[in-house]
Amino acid sequence: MNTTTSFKDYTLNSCLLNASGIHCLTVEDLNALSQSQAGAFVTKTATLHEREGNPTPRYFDTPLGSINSMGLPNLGVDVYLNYVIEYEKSHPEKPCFLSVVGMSYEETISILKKVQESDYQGMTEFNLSCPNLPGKPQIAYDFELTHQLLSDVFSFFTKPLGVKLPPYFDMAHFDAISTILNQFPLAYVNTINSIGNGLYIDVDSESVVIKPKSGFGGIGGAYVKPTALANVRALCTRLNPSIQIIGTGGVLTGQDVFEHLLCGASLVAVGTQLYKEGLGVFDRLNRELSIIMKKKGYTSIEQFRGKLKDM
Ligand code: IRO
Repeated sequence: MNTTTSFKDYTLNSCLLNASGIHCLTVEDLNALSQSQAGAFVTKTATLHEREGNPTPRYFDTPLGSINSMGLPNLGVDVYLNYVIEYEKSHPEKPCFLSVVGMSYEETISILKKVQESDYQGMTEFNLSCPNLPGKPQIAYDFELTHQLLSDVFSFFTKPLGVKLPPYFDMAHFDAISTILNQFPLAYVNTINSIGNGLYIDVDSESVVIKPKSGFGGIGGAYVKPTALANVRALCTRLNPSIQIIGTGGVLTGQDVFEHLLCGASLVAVGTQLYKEGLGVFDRLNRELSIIMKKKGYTSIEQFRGKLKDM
């Protein structure tokens, strides 16, 4: 059984990584991820300056998943940029990606200029889909803004860049975002971020369960798998083949990983279930995926990746 997987210039021992935001805020978190059975890992999305994030409680585990309104707490881009620069010198076999976004258009450009001018040679993930900043819509729901931002970024940015997308729910929107993304030399898209602005309530207390935004927050976990698979599939069939896909959303079992790969994902990220289960989730999912592949007679991921059949 060979579950190695190729992603851009990397050959990885596992197709799994953490979803940004989970277990990746501190240097200790990142060091622990580097020791896990994930094939790669990614930092918490970094802004130019350190941020406290939204008031707590701001994350809640629900029976079928999670709701969060973290509000982009992070240590500031310098901490994560220094981490990935030092890390990549000694760990070529398991990459750490750097996730970033600015609090404004100008801040995003400053951050990406900093990355461009640094010694970092690895992958940068531009988060176009944070749902939890009061008063700030998710960037990638504004197609004109997304096109403008990517045009500006690619006028100076020559390092490998991926984007993290919010879920889309309409064929016209799959077409529209793909038409935009295909105009740029993107390394990958990561789909989906949490489903924005859901509401989970506690019936006993007749209350919301998180404090920010009157309880509205991003939904992850089992709720989101069909939406995640639809986004992976829709983008896989529309994007230039050079743009690889990281599938994120609803991954609780090896079967969920298999489904993301079948829809066309090259890597599969784990968010809510990593939060609930801890780093051991990667070992379990790798084993469960291997068992499914063996049962089906597959000896490599390439034999079924993206090969979902129509009826
Ligand atoms: O609230 C957050 O920090 C957060 C972010 I930046 C994101 O991209 N997705 C999410 O569910 N939460």
